[in-house]
Amino acid sequence: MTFDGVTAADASAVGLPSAPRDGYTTDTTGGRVVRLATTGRRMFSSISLGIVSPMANEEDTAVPFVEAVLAQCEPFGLRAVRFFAVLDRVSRDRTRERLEALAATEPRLTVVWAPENRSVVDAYMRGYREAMKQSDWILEIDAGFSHQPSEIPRFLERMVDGYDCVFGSRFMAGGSIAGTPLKRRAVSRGGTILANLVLGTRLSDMTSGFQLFTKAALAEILERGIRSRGPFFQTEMKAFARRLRTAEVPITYRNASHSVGSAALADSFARLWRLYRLRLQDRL
Ligand SMILES: Nc1nc2c(ncn2[C@@H]2O[C@H](COP(=O)(O)OP(=O)(O)O)[C@@H](O)[C@H]2O)c(=O)[nH]1
Ligand SMILES: [Mg+2]
Repeated sequence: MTFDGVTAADASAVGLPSAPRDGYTTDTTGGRVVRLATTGRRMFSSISLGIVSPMANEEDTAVPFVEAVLAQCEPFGLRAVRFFAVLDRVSRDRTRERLEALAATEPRLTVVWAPENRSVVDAYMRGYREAMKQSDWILEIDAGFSHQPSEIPRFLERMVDGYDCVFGSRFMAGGSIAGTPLKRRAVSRGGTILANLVLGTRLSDMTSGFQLFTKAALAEILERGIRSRGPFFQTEMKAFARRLRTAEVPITYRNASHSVGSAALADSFARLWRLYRLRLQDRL
């Protein structure tokens, strides 16, 4: 039996019951899940979720952020929830100390210290590796409240429809981008249009990084080889998800910490060219 394109084999691989999602309803108010029907609950109860969040210099918000993320997962009754905060030498404030203090009483939090990281992409990769060891689904979310923990339920609710990946989008109906310089918005928007044209993808946001994957999908994407060590790595990941079952949900993005520099743009064009050549060879 299948439900929404998920075969029984797929379902059992992630521990999902291979049954239609009869009776699955959610009721959301202001982004908070207030009620989950019993069938939805049963599905989630077989899933272990790993959350990956690289963090640097987030001392003011690190603890409330982790707490908010865990609180949003709570109503789903997941089999397990594990939060992996990946830190490295780029973080020069008290983020690590604050998180380690929280981890002493919060068993769902693991602080991964990775001084060997050479870029933020290394931090994401390390987080994926840690999460994939013991999770059916992997959620990636940036700290600092530029991604909203209150929007996590949308990802989980969409995922049970049988997707391999659910991507957050700032540009679809209901999504938004605020407190972000015009240049960066233009790069995100223009980059999305260009990437879709060149790569044949059809996502409304090719550069955001708030997303949920099944373990198998993430493994397949990573296996293709993520080459960018800048923000373009998000686009590489989405390009490699091209043949997977993907969905988008709207997200609210707030207060970017950085603008996108010319080195990052040059990296993006070089990596886009590589992906385009793969597409021409029918290998994308
Ligand atoms: N471990 C680690 N985390 C980082 C590094 N740079 C940024 N981050 C984290 O990665 C996420 C996104 O980075 P950020 O610079 O805030 O992106 P922006 O706000 O979208 O401009 C946030 O959770 C940051 O704390 C880094 O070099 N190492
Ligand atoms: Mg930020």
